[in-house]
Amino acid sequence: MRKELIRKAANVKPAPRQLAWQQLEFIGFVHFGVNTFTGREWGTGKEDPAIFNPDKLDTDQWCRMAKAAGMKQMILTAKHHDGFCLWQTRYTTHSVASSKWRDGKGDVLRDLVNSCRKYDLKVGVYLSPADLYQIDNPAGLYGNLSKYSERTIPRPVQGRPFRDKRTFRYVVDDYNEYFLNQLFELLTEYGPIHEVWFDGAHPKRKGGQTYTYQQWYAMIRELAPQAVIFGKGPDVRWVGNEAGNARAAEWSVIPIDAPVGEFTWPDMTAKDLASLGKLEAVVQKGGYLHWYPAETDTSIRHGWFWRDEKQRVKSTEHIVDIWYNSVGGNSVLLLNIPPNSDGLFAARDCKVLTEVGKIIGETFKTNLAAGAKATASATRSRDFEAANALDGNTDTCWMPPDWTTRAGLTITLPKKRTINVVMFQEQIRKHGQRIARFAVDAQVDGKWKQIAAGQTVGYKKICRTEDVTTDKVRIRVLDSRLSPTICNLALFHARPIETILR
Ligand code: FUL
Repeated sequence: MRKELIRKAANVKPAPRQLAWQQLEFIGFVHFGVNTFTGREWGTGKEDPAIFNPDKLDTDQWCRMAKAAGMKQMILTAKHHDGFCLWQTRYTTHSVASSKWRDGKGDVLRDLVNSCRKYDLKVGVYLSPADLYQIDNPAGLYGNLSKYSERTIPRPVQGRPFRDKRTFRYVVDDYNEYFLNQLFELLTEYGPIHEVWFDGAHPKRKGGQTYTYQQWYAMIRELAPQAVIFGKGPDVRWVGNEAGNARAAEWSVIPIDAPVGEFTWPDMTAKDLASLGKLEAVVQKGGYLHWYPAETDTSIRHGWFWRDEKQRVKSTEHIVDIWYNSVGGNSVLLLNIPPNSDGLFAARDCKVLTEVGKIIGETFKTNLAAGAKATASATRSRDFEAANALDGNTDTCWMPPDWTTRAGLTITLPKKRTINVVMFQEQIRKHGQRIARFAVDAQVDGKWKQIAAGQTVGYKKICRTEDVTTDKVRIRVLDSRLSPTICNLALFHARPIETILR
């Protein structure tokens, strides 16, 4: 029974969209809107759109900074909880169209999408299900007790035809129709969209409003099959805190107690989400296993929105630590940089982003395992030799036979090197996530010395160690589901931050 479960858990794999998302590693979040002009973290929905006036808005600058930091995607709060829309939506006037900015003709998302194309960044949208404007204005649609009926999405609007002629029929109430109409605009007029972010937070509720999530997901799959759905959705899990901390054991295989199509994706904040014991408990009661990797979201500033220049900005060292912990801990890092009321990333934030990019770039420029030879304590077959971990191709991997849950991979460098960063990866696309506990040793003066230890590996593990000068390094897998895989092993030397930035 347990063996069967382990075999099953070891063979849950990411969908192509999840793998593509994971490979982005480091992405940017942009919280922007009326809050930028009021200094609030959560707006009220009663803001006058006229206050939105970022008269120096320059999304090229955002993208240049994101690139400098090493990010691969930008996610914009197209609509935050206050309900103000940053694009030219057809379905409410509570948007940039009612602001003074660019005489009401501006479109922040359009600008960002154009800049992202120019700088080769992917785009994601945050569309808040909570909507205080729709709750609190007299004609608001949220919780207005409207009847559910079959309706066509998108609802046609006089003088604003869609180029994309696809339509959907759904049984919805007013607010769900509104939400789907807006999703349709975002996905067909600003695409390709690679991530749709559904926040679970709610400052306020009204009228017992519920969300027809299954329809939202279905429409996203149809209009943006490449997009992962974050949070209240089936593809990407919130790591569970906003401080930038991935777990010591960050499993991407999670037990769920209903089929994917019925599960409701609560926030998962427990320390242990997916140890074998947890899987067993859920599966015994008829549950399922699902690939549900973690995204670590945190803000460069104290708060998600820009407030003023007294607001605390995290230090470069702190962001670098968060990067190691999340990207190097089987998670994607989603770092928020809130533009100021001019519509620009502020100078202090830019400095941190540039420094972070420089430090990561410098540290990972030269793989000190280049030219090394690999051997293993056990190998499954010629297709899975130890050398596959060093061949620069993450498709191929080292793998011992099934039920070899403890095994070692040793590499010998052409000459002695001083290292302090060990990076390795499992072949998750073909074989899922398996390693549960490991140690890393380096040979010094002919003796093995343990330099790091940890729990899960998954897509990527990065261990920082003290400086060691060595020509032999080994990964000792101490516990694994079924049998471990390693598709990439690399060594680096991180120079002190002050030296890199000098
Ligand atoms: C939370 C929201 O309430 C915050 O305002 C912010 O958007 C954060 C990323 O998610 O749930």
